[in-house]
Amino acid sequence: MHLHPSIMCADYGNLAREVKTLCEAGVDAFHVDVMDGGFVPNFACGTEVFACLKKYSTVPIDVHLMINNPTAHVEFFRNLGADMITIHAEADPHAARTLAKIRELGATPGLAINPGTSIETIKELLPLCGFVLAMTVNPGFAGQAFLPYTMDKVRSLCALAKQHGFQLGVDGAISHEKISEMSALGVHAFVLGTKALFYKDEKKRDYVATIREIRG
Ligand code: S6P
Ligand code: MG
Repeated sequence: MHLHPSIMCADYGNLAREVKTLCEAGVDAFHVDVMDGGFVPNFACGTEVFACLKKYSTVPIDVHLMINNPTAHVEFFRNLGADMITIHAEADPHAARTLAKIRELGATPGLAINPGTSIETIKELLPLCGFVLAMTVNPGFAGQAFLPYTMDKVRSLCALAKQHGFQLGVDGAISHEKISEMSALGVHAFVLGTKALFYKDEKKRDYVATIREIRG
């Protein structure tokens, strides 16, 4: 089970300390949400977040590009230190070319799938992916409610992950209960946000204890 805390949900006033503590807690990668105000109605994570991760993190960077025309920017994010680069097929008319470009740049190519996008429309891209990220909320914001209808797609993707050899992750309102349920189905990576790690009540935030609890 790979645990990827969503850095967008961390305390930006103490980002260096947050990064160091999360590494000590044993997370597997940092999930960095990049939003352009176009593909999604929000803005998130600029270059200073990558600089902080490069300085203080000991684990890989998993970038989730919620931006239009991702092909124009994948090299930029690779140069910022991204180890995994996930694009949205909905944002790229030539997603196959972009996935190949990410691989050529030496990063893991990832494809995110919105709740409203069917597997049928992206199935040809799956053999090109090292990672597939099933969105269980509509992208753009942390703190939303889990969309139960996405579970059918998660189940289908578990079977396809075995067939094609990509790793499957889920992103959006992932709770501890959802981690147990989906890891039993074969989901490999979990983006941890407000439901599983970055609790609203900051006094309840204990990264070391929470990561230990999730791993059982
Ligand atoms: C959502 C974004 C996510 C959020 C993540 C964590 O557009 O892609 O990665 O940061 O969903 O937040 P939460 O509260 O949904 O668990
Ligand atoms: Mg994300």
